[in-house]
Amino acid sequence: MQDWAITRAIPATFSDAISQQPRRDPIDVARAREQHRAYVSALRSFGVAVEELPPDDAYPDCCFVEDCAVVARGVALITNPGAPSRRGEPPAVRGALARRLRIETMAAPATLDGGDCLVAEDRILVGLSARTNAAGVARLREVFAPLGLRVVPVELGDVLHLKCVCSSLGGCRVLVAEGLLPDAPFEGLDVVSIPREEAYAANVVAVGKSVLAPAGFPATHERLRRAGYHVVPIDNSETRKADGSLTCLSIIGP
Ligand code: CIR
Repeated sequence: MQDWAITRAIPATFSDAISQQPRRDPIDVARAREQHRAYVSALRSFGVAVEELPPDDAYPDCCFVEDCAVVARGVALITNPGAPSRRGEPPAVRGALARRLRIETMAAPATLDGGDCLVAEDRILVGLSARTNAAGVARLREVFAPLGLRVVPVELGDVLHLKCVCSSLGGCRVLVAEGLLPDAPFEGLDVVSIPREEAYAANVVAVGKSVLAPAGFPATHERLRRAGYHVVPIDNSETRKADGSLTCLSIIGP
């Protein structure tokens, strides 16, 4: 069972966050903050001790802490984020993680976003996205292979990060949107599939048998309930406009 999480509040500049959706509605920062508070409260209601870092307005994407580190087996690998505008985000996250875990780092030219890394049982799946390069994958392997984790690269289609279309349900269980990822990297894992039309909902935050899931995806909620989970829907319309999902907003340990 997870017992702590790091989050970072929404900065005043959040409407300038990176987005690949040129024609989307503008981001409502006040609403984003309300939704973020609901997310943090829900995590706390699951018994997670949440440390919320203050935002830094110099970094519009700073609430997406997941991209700043990969955490497994007592180690936090602090990343060098793939987007140049995000490279100043990791130090604050590193400070919080250093009180809990052994820290490893990554230097340019290596780049990697935590959103590309899914830790499941004996492996870390890593998406070969535009944000994560071969040197980033090599550094990931150098840090985690000696700890007994296999690093398995995953070819991606047209998605920002691997975890845009899959996420962990704890242990060897993963939630995966049908038809968007190769099967081989998932061999040996317990895959719960959801329909491709609801692919956005493949990104959930599981804490034991409780799951934060994006609101408005009934087939996914039903599928999770049938798999034995208690589903808490979260409205994240504003972070979604900035290409964010639910896992991006926290780093959960141990
Ligand atoms: C970005 O493009 O980097 C942010 N606007 C969204 C990051 C989302 N992070 C994630 O999925 N792990």
